[in-house]
Amino acid sequence: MSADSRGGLDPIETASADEVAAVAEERLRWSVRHAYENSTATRAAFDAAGAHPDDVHGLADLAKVPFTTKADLRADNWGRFAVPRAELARIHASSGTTGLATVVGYTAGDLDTWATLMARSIRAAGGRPGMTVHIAYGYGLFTGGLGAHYGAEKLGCTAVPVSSGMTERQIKLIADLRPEVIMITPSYLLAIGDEMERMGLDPAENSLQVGILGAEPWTEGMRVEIEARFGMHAVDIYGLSEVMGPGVAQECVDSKDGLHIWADHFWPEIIDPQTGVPLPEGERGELVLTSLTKAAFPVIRYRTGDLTRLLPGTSRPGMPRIERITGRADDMMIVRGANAYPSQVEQMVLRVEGLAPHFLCVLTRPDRLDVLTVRTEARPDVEASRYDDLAGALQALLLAELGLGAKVEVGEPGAIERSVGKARRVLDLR
Ligand code: DLL
Repeated sequence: MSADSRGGLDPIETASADEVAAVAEERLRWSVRHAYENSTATRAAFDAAGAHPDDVHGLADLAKVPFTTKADLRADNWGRFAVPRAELARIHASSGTTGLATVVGYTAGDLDTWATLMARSIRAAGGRPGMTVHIAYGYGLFTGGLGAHYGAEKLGCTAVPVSSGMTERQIKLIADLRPEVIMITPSYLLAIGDEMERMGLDPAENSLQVGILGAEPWTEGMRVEIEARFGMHAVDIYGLSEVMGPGVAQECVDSKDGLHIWADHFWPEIIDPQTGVPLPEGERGELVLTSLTKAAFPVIRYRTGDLTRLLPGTSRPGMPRIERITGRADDMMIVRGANAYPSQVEQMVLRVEGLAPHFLCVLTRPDRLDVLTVRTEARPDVEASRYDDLAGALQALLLAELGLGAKVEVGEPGAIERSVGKARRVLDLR
């Protein structure tokens, strides 16, 4: 298909950075005041920090107001809501992978904005009205399924609400309904590919033209693997429940150079995760997002925990762009002085020919010393006699490239448990 993401765009998508900032600035003033006046927890946080909406005239004043953390949301979850419960049209909850779930809510207007931004995202990914969209993100409290669903419908696509799981049925539906677009976590897409091969099918022989993949970190190497294996474009989609759900930022199919943040609705900052000091464009740090238009659950300077850097827009010139998320600050593994993220391990796994793109980092502490064991598996066409060589190759790469002294285990195809949603990459047994 043509790798085109232009034509029929929302005017703001072709606006300049100054024009986008002007819209964001005006909305920021509204959002900060709305949150302060209607969310008791936001007001308490502002008051405690001696901050007030009157101090926020423009985007440059954001640094005057306090951050919001995941712990803050948990401490007084309902106090974050800025409309009466009766005005909520829907509730979702964060996946709670790193703790208790957070409840988030949407007014009818918020849902409409979300659908519009998801439609924008699917379009940027190469989706077009009239296409069929196979949605294999989980439906339910997770924002992936329903978020994708309403966006696909809004764009004028045919949504197929498959949800996650029942892998054989996924394959049958792809063969029967011939979707052009699939929305799914990259790890579950790989599991579907494996299952297709087990059934004697070639994953590249299908109707799919683009995969809109996200909800978990994945690497450039994984994109190469997926595009070759499925014969389609693979682009990145980012979002989080606390801020909205999927569709906060989207990679354009024509540039594949990171994700444009829809900054007319979410204003980004990058901060030093240790000091909280805002960093200039281009420097790596923690992504902080401020909602500009949400009524039910506004978030001001929400610390996402996600690590990336800000870059100028390309395919959407006025929208700030982020590099693909390398991981979360709390995913970092520290093994005897060396630091690494699972996504860096993924990069190395993908460099060893003969290893499948599945892995699990297991952390143990047998004799008061941390030990990292990277469990991997061989590709189906690899002889068992070569497993030791593959293990040695990965071990050497981890040491040379990441400074990680790790044990490596290579199992048979299928040895690593497959996920139907977000893959678990770290098992901490310490
Ligand atoms: O995962 C929303 C979503 C659904 C995004 C479908 C994309 C597609 P949560 O369950 O609240 O929401 O998890 C949010 O997942 O803070 C990141 O750590 C991670 N994450 C989401 N998208 C990406 C991505 C959804 N493209 C958390 N790359 C976020 C890396 C991602 N990490």
